[in-house]
Amino acid sequence: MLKTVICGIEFKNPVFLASGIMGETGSALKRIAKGGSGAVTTKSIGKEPNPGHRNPTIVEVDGGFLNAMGLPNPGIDEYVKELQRVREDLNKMNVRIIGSVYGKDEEEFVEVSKKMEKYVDIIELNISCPHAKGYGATIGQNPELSYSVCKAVKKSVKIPVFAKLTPNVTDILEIANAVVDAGVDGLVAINTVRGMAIDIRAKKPILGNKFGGLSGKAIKPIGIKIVWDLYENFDVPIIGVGGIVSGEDAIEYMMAGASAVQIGSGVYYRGYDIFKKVCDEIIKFLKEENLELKDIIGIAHE
Ligand code: RRO
Repeated sequence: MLKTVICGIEFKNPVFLASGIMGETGSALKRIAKGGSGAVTTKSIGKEPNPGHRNPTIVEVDGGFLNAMGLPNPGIDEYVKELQRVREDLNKMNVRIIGSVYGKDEEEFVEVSKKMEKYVDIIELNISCPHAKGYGATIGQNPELSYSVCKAVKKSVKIPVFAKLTPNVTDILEIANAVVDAGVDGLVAINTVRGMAIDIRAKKPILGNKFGGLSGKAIKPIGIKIVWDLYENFDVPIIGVGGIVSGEDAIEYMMAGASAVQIGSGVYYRGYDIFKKVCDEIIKFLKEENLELKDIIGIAHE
């Protein structure tokens, strides 16, 4: 009932793991796959190993989490060993893999994407990390840089390429327009919303990096509005992400125009099997409303 086809790829359901959560190792990805996700997205992987920002890197706040992990990862050459270890198992479970890639320029994005391509079904370009100077949103806040990175990767790989967008811009449609012009096959929205928390006893910012990105329930209305705007303006599939914890949240994103959703912080709220729970809740809703999944994608625009 939840089978979903995006860019010709079949997913057993449209509820995926978001990048940055449980995506650092093959065994973590497998744990999430067992929780019922239709696809898992890797941690964002770069050319070289990166230790990330100094601690604390995450803090719980009202309505979610602030993080400034700082793109910690072992580098693509080490990371592909993790994927090699679990790819077959995930395949047997009918779970697809989305490879999240970051870089400082076109060359790095292309090099990592080409290495990642052999092990994943879709490349997700992280042009949206809110707190990694020279990476992420430094690119995704600039339409020209966004265009050139997406164009270069599109020319270099054969599998579908999605761009993950940052909400930390004045006009997200300008950035989306640039990446769609560059030929991306789909959009992922949204990455975290820039924010900060201060320890009033220490009289200092809590995060080692001082500021970070807000995820969790608090950002859902921001994500919904952005997915709505993208659906109104572009003809490519959209994956909605930001504050999804329940089937109702996922349905809201789908009604705004998302063909699939990703869950990150929600794993904290409802456990590894949140994916199965959300799928069951979507199915219950569809039965109650006598609707099929495809009927609800973008239905709120009608
Ligand atoms: O690693 C991080 O700190 C991080 C990344 Br790559 C991202 O895309 N979004 C985010 O909130 N944190």
